[in-house]
Amino acid sequence: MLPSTTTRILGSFLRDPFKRIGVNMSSSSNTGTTASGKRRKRLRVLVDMDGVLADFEGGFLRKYRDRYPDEPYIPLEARRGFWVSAQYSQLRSDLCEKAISIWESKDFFSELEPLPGGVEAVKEMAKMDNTDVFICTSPIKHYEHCPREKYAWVEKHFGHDFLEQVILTRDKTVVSGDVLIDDKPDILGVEPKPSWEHILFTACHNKHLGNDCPHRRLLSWDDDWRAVLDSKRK
Ligand code: UMP
Ligand code: MG
Repeated sequence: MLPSTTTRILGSFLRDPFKRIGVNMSSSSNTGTTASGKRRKRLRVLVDMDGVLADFEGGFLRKYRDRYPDEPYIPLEARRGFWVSAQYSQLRSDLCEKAISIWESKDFFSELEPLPGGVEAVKEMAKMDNTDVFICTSPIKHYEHCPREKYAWVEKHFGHDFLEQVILTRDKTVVSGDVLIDDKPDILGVEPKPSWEHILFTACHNKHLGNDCPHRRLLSWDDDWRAVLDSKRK
């Protein structure tokens, strides 16, 4: 191929955002180089959003109590089990729908407060050598607001460029990575052997689980997440 043709094709490639993503991806392939010149595998970290970066439980309780001030509620210390809706349903069957109405409402996901230290930790991870970080989060199926607001939340707290790092999926087992930091104790899907190690992020609903839960934990973002990442580089 003539050099001028090559230049023209490459130029059109770089102007096309979709092709540009492809170019970016191949330049950050899954290997890096150590000081001694050896090739080293890049670490891929998947970080959940609700209950790990964004305060889903706190945001839910505040808006539920605002909207239903006369209804019973479950304080965060009394939360048990991942599904808020299931515990409210046990409290009184019609409260299940009331709970769901909260996270299906406009502005619920975009207005969630960040959990302490999470945004800072992810920004630090993203700057580490040989490290790729993705925010891996499950949207609700009532899609009017949630997916858009999850992107808006990431843009607000991490900046526009970080939208490249967002993975929205209902099945995290099909996403490949070295580690998944997530507050849901049982992450199941079509892949019986996901590539990642699940690090359970402690939340009000899972902190009482003892030996039933086989995963290593991060107690909060003050815990030693850097050591967890280092353990996966070896
Ligand atoms: N969610 C429900 N019902 C509940 C609690 C949470 O549908 O009782 C939704 C809200 C979030 C998702 O979109 O589950 C949690 O996503 P991950 O943090 O697992 O990605
Ligand atoms: Mg979560």
